[in-house]
Amino acid sequence: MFAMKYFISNVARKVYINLLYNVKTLVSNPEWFLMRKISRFHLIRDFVKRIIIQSNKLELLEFLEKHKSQKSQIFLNINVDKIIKNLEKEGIFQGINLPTDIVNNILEFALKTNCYGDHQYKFGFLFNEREKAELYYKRRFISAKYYNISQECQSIKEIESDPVLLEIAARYLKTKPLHIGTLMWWNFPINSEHQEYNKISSSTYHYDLDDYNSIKFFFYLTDVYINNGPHVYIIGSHKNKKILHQLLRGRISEKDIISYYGQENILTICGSAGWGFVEDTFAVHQGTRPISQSRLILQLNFASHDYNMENDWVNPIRLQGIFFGDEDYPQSQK
Ligand SMILES: O=C(O)CCC(=O)C(=O)O
Ligand SMILES: [Fe+2]
Repeated sequence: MFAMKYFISNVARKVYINLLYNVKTLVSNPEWFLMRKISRFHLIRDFVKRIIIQSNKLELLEFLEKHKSQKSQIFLNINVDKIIKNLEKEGIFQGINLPTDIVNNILEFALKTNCYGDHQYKFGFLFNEREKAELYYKRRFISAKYYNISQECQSIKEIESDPVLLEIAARYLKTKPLHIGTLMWWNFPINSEHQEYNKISSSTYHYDLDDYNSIKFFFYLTDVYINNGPHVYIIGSHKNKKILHQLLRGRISEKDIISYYGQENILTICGSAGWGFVEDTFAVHQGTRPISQSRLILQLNFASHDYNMENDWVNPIRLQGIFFGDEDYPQSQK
């Protein structure tokens, strides 16, 4: 009886929270709310996409013309035609790598800048002080995110406006690409039974709804092998999903993925620091859990429309952190 009551009150609580969230987003960003509800259906998505592409033809031509003469300082010897072909067929292309000096610059920035545990503004700490920070905050962190990174790191800013990335985005989206956000975060190795894990990490199969037409570039900033949380991508799922998965977007089980797409279409992406790939994240994908070492990853997000929901800008006043320095006496930071 008690268990039944507990179950019902738990379900009621979840429904209530969900409803509240829906009302809040409907009021604050109705366009985004609608897109999230309908862009999951391939038929609707393709239809809206076609309209967007048609009405942006001139803008795209102007954009490509303007960028034709610009040369990338970062990505050399990149065959954009091949990338677009692969993106269209499989939804992904690997091997757009960052040079070592850029990786080192970003790593240096990441190590001297606060990251925020479990994406909460009040849990700032330096990566190298994670263990002390966990004792101080009395909790274990699964991941930690950086904020305002392109304002603070010149190398990241340069990647955001790189002509090769912009050309890939423009030609895949078939519209003028809008840079809608850059994110950088750590995934820490942790016991997989940790209950909070799935809430905060993307560590179960899912697909993203950032726009009707969007694309993401990912760059590993630490070596990522099978035990360090590789990204996993389901080849071809950007064009084809089970009706049930379109309907109940939710989280998709591995068993379902294997039986629907086949083991041969599950792509596990391993690579050393700097390894880069671009993908249509409307396909099913996940970031797996690191088992041995932490993973640092950078992500750039481009789309046809910016709903202002994907960026990492936060008023620095809201960010709070803890700093231990050489001593074990923590100092709060504002
Ligand atoms: O952590 C990862 O590799 C995946 C992240 C993800 O799902 C996303 O950025 O959309
Ligand atoms: Fe995702």
